[in-house]
Amino acid sequence: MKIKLSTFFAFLAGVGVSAKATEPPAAYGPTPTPRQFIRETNEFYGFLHFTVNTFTGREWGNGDEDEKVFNPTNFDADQIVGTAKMAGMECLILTCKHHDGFCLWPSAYTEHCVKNSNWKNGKGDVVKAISEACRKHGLKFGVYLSPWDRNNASYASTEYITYYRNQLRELLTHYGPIYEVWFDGANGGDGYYGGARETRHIDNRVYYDWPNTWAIVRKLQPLAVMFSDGGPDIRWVGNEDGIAGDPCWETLNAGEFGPGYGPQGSDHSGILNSGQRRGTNWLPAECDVSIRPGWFYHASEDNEVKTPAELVNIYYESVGRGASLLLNIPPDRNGQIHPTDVAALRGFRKILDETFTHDLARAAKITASNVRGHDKQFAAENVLDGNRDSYWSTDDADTNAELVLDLGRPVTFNVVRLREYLALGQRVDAYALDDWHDGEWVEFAKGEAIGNCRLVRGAPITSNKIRVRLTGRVCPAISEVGLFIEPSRISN
Ligand code: FUL
Repeated sequence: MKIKLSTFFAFLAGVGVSAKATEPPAAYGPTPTPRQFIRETNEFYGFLHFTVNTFTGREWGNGDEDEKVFNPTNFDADQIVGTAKMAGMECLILTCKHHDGFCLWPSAYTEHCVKNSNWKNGKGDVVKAISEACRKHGLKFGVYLSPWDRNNASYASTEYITYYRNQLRELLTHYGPIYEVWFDGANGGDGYYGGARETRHIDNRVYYDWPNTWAIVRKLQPLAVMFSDGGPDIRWVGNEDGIAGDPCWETLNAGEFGPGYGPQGSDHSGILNSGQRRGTNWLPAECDVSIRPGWFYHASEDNEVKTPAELVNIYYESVGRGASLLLNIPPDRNGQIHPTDVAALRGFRKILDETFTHDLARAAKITASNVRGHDKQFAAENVLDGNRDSYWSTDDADTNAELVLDLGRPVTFNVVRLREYLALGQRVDAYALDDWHDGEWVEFAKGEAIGNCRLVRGAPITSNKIRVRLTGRVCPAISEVGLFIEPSRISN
């Protein structure tokens, strides 16, 4: 077989075996750990708030509930997990124990749990059923174990910390791989406390001795991420509305935050909402919000389920600002997701699928102000290949970089999606977008921060070319530029 020498050299360059392979840019600032990386690319997941409150009508149970009230009439883990999957959720986090102390699994350490309920004659285990259904349907599974326990007699003493850790060990060893452990910041106050019925206060900065509790999670489930106001892996977004700040940086000075607390005298929630550019830790935000006004199912809220359009707005204000969305879908007294919630989730999924299935930028001819080392490995085309692992980058000096997408014909879009290649840190400080209009570039959007995902949603634009301008202290590493039409807004 004959091969032209020039073709041979082109081939060598293409597979990156030329003598002078270009080095990737050096990472900038903190970067995600492997467990954070897995989590970050799972953008949308679900919360299941389910316990005695579902049957008593409360939001915070006092801890003195009769265990027998927990009695779902037709519990169906497949219906719950299947609904989450239909909605596009990639993980489900279950309130294994909420503030009332009632455990959804037969804990060896308390009587306040399913083993004393009438459900399945005390032989049921909600944690087992949901974790197994998650595995069957291909979803990850996570656990919420409330630090505050209004049932336990020893709450506020050191004995309780042993109890809490024993329960954590049960959850981390009996139910397969765990991908997230959710540490709630709500703490202390009045409760049943084994019959004492009093108010108990703890100092949440020291009482729980978090470093030693977190070490248990690291040892037993090394891939699990831990959530709290200050991580250590995922941070609270500072509100329960599902809305990230704009910008919402992936980084924070995490050392000053822990479950339920932040720097003394600071605007704790505000800082969490926007993160801190050039913060010392990679600590992405998770936006928790309920599909209903409350976290637990109450029939009185059946008419207040968020609509598909409201859920989509939340998606743009959370995932679209680089955070993840943790949407609560509470099982009802049957032990299933209520039909109204199922319908809302179906409508939500339909809008997102109609929008994001077809990327109008894929066929574009793309040019860049600069390509790192003129090396194909960093080519502009990498932002159009649908692969999060490939990226376009420039030479180190080119920190004001531009991409031009020539669409070849007028194309109408109302959503732009940008993603950074996260393994090299959050590099871009600001972006601006222009469309080609009457022979000149016209800016139609600008902002700060891209991170995992930036969705720019606006009025429809029809143009045959768009330009992306980026600024930062270092060269960019961009893995995606996408253009989409959200059909329900096309007439806006
Ligand atoms: C809060 C709790 O007090 C709520 O009941 C709910 O579990 C929410 C997700 O976190 O801190």
